[in-house]
Amino acid sequence: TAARPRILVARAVFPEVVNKLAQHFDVEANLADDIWPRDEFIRRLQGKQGVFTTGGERIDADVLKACPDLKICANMAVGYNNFDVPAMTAAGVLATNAPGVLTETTADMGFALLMAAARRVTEGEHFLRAGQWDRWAYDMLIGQDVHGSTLGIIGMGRIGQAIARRGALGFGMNVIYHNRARLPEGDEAAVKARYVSKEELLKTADHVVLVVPYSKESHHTIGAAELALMKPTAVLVNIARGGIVDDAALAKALREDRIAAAGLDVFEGEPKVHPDLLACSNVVLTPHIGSATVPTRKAMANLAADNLIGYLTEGKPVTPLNPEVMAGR
Ligand code: 8YV
Repeated sequence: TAARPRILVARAVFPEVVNKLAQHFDVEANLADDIWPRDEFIRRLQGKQGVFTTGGERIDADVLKACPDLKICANMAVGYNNFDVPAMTAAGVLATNAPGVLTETTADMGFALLMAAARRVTEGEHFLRAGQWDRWAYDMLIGQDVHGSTLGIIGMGRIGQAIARRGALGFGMNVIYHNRARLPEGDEAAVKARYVSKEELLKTADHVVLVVPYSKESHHTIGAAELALMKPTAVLVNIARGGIVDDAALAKALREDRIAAAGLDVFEGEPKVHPDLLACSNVVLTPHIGSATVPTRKAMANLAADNLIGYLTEGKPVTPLNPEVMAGR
């Protein structure tokens, strides 16, 4: 029988998923609690046909050149800005991501951050724990309403639509959105959202949620100029990617109370967080945990594994990003 394909699991992941991969492949798995330095990653990737990545491993022309045996990179994430897909396609390497399985969980996190920021939940907890709660006051930790307000969603893919449904159906919100492409009428009706320009959205939304993929074009979708258009009572939520927001400009707007608050799960240069954001009390900060529930992370890991298994054993990946490489196989 032919030798089993060799794969690299670039970061520690559920043992049951590594075991499933080991039924089909010779697996070299990272057991440490962080990604390998890039030179070590490349060295270990040499001679492998597949790699299981988790978003921190950059796959670009240099990696592809150093690893000519590579056939597939399976990302355990819906975002794939760590992949240079055109370079992968040119090298005949399949890219897969993990869409769909984290949609509702990530939309929940968007609402968690919106609610927490608007209602000052974490600020209130810090206040209480610090022993500062000694009386009632009419204006103690008063915030903004979420229910019944106008929700502006920038990025109307799967997660944006899941947020729209929550807003319209659960919170009685008036939902407006901006996206590269307007949704077909039926989809718009299903999520009860109205398409507007980015400028109109920023001016009229009571709260703004960002759910766009990161690219050169979406870099700093929200900077000083956009923040200046927002209402002083508005909450801004970023559950997409660091770099969609200019974090320094946001910290300045928060410090000067030019918007009410923000809820951020992702940061420019994470896991480092801009010190000016850390100094603001009107921002809720979470460490990129939008998809972090047990069932969802298991589903993401299994989907990435199934892409490797499907492609390397039968040529049938589940969620390919550049299926055109299969035509040339
Ligand atoms: C992941 C994410 O946890 O899916 C994405 O794009 O950002 C998160 O769900 C992260 O990328 C690591 O896999």
